[in-house]
Amino acid sequence: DTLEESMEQLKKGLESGTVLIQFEQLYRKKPGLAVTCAKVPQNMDKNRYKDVLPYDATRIILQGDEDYINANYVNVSQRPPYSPWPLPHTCAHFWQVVWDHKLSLIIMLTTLTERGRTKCHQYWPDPPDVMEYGNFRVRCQSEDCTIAYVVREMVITNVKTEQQHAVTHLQYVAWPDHGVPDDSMDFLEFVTCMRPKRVKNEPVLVHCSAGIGRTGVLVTMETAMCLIERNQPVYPLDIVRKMRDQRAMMVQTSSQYKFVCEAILRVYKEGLVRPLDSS
Ligand code: PTR
Ligand code: PTR
Repeated sequence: DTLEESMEQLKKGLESGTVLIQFEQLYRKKPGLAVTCAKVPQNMDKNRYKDVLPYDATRIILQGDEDYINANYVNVSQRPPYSPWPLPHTCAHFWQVVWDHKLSLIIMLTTLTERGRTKCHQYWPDPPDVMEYGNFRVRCQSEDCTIAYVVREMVITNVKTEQQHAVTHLQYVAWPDHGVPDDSMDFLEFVTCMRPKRVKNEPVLVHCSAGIGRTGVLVTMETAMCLIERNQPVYPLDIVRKMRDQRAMMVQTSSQYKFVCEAILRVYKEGLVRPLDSS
């Protein structure tokens, strides 16, 4: 199929409702994949939600003695690689992931609290403060807010070696868990702001609260945009299946799936992302 044909199929499937039926029939966890590391006693309290655990096969292994974090490598398209690493529950472990992979972009899709409940611990200092998390000293140098998102520039220092590493932190603040963003245009603006900040071929750390619902939507959107640019057909359900083979339950609700399918069609129809010349 061509890109255009796949978009036509998606449009018809949304109108008839088959797109959502197929989504609801897809497995939430890939059968046969074990989650034993997540369940050993010393790791249980490192999981924010007992029902959201990482597969052993794709889990991120930290360098050092304590190697567990509730996060997975997720690579959906051949190029560029895309790796959401959600749920920083223990700050030092979170910064260890950033350090181990020398990441230059962190995407956060949750606020710290929602309806009075903690959704994520604040793992960075307010500017201009400096905070230490295990082996890492973190300085937040700047913080710029728009209505829907915040852009922060941070520098991490490894306290053992005094080596430094800079990272951009993008936080979307208009998206409650289990829901969809308030406005697809705000969301697309956020994704558009994020894309040029990605360093080619470098993984990106993406997290929300559980690291499945909102993270899944963002990765689906970004993957679809890459396919449109490459003039390749987009099948959102295939993207979700590939993600769920690497982290269970990615894209949590039917309304999130519907939202992202509609946003993909919008991007295509309005030419917000176009096929790049393949010269
Ligand atoms: N698990 C149920 C659902 O998915 O809708 C209900 C639920 C809703 C559970 C919100 C937890 C929720 O988050 P918190 O209790 O942390 O606000
Ligand atoms: N036990 C929680 C529930 O089912 O509600 C786990 C959970 C929490 C699942 C938040 C998804 C959540 O949303 P997100 O992945 O977007 O943070």
